[in-house]
Amino acid sequence: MAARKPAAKPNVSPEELKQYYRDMLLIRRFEEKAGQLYGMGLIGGFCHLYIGQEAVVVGLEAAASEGDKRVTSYRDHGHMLACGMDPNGVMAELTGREGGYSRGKGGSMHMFSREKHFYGGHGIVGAQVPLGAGLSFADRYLGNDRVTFTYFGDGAANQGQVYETFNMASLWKLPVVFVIENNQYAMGTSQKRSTSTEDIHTRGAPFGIPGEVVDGMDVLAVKEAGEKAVAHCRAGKGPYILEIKTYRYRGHSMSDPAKYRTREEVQKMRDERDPIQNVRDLLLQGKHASEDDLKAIDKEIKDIVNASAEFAKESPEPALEELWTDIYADALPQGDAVKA
Ligand SMILES: Cc1ncc(C[n+]2csc(CCOP(=O)(O)OP(=O)(O)O)c2C)c(N)n1
Ligand SMILES: [Mg+2]
Repeated sequence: MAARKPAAKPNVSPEELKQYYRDMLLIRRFEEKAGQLYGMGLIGGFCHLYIGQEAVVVGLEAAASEGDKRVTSYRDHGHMLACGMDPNGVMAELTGREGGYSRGKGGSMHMFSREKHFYGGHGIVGAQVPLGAGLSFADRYLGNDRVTFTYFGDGAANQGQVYETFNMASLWKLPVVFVIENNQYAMGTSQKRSTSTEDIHTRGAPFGIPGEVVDGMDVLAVKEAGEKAVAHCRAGKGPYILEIKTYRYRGHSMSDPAKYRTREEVQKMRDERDPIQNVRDLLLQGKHASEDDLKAIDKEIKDIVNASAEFAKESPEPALEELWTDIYADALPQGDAVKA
């Protein structure tokens, strides 16, 4: 096994460090459980796991304040958990049950929480980027100091609407942090094969948007960069781009032939850079936590995740009449003919 890169010096308190460990572990265990439920046929349709990328959302949530907003793509379970949404409601949505955030009608890619300012969950690659700018426009218009985190992938960064959004966001000095989660792959296409630049954030420069690369396997580096970006936005200086270099361990979605990268590449990343293991090392090396303390946290997380799976299995499927609710127009009751 290759040697693990020494973790960065913590610039946070031991309590904060433990919190990041807990938050990242919750995402990882939740996702593993979702993968199991999918295998058992309890989750249907699309399901994109976030395993490996946990430090991105946990680091950025550590830089966020109450009232800040977030919007992302279909790889969204981690974002929901990190901003404090209830694991029970997320898991029940994955299994298509009434107790889910979209009452079982949205599934993995379509969940929202006004309370936590989470605006989805979007299946069309890149479509959430203009939406994020719109959310931040509302805050600018209202004159508050809220910031919107708009997450998208390296693949999405090749969509035209991203650059239309960059133009308007810069022109109107919108308080939006564009977070490029660069996990190096867009489904089965590597960044090298599809993208003209190695550092995607440099594409903000023609629009006057500053940006930087961040080590997405280091939660502390992400937090620090997030704080800088947020301060820029809150000061009224307009958008900021964080290109966070990260890695997904699992397939693109639940079916993935995995022919576009080697097993060794994935294993190397897990062995050398795992974001959870890095924080674990920091906690142990700094004597901020003992093996027993960490075991207790592991158990606590396991219990939360198991309870969410139980909740998701026990929650009833939505009633048939629910087909007629939460849609754009009032639907006719079943069986009624449209009168000409
Ligand atoms: C407009 C559009 N084109 C294609 C697809 C099919 N598709 C789904 S995910 C994806 C890859 C996106 O990769 P990236 O933005 O890097 O995000 P990641 O999956 O790595 O999180 C593609 C091409 C889609 N959903 N929407
Ligand atoms: Mg990608």
